[in-house]
Amino acid sequence: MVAAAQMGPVARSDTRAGVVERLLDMFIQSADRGADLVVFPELALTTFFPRWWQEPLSAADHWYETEMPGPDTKTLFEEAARRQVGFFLGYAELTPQGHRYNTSVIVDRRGSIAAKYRKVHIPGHETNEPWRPFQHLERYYFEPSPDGFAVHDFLGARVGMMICNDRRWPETYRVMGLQGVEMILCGYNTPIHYAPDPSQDVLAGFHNQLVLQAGAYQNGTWVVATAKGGMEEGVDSLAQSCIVAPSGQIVAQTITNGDEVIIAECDIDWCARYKETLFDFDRYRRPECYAILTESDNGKSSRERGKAVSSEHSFKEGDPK
Ligand code: CDT
Repeated sequence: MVAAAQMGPVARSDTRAGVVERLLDMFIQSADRGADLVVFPELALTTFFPRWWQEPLSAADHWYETEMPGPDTKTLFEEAARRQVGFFLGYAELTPQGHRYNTSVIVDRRGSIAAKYRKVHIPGHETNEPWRPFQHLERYYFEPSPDGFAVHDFLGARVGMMICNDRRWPETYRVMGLQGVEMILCGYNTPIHYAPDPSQDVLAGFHNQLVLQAGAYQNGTWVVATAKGGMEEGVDSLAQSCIVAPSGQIVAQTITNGDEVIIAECDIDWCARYKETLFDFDRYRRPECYAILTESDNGKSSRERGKAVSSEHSFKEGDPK
């Protein structure tokens, strides 16, 4: 059984200890309902601080964890060991070398960190943009992961992690799909208003489900996606946490935008029904036709060649229609 423990807003003034108490409460609810694994959101320990510009960067140090578990989070690790239930937790990481990552860990039934993941796709912008109603400064506050996507033997399944914006990219799922992933864990903070193109605002929920369901189905994997939603410091964020089966069907979804636990029985054998039939990679994939996917210029040179060829062939004034 796997639980998604969605969080409602965390205020700027909330303490780590107060937040961990909320997490602990949902962890205990999940364990009481039979969960083997509890999935918490991205940056679960703090408010979503990339909405504010802070200078110098070191003024933001207090939002980051320098150790995991730390003095406040250790109760969660102790409870994991006591209940023999694992969890996924997202947080801001500041390393001893001064690197800043948007990070998650999976913690096993003994309360030990089994694996760490650092966010690969960092959305938003690098510098203050006062024209926006609020900032999305992840590219100021976080470096992209140098490591990529790994898959781990964890609680009887092949498990991978992704964080928020990663879920919008098909490569995220495929890189883990090629490693045999059976369950992808994801935390997210998704502001509903998207300043560069507000026409996307009404589609926030649709886009969330679209990518999670497609990624699950096309790779024959479970996906557990947990939001920090609701109105946080004046910014409304998407809730709609969900658990998606390898068929692409949503088997559980939250109905509020506050703290809420959903839980589902996740039969790992269901993955093989897709991995061994329609998405039998060894039989049907054609990697030799996908070389452009790994070009370091994102296909730019191919697009430019394409443009040159099509302008040579384009109709000119006076050409017969
Ligand atoms: N946290 C996170 O990655 N949020 C992004 C917002 C994109 S808009 C800058 C997301 O993809 O949901």
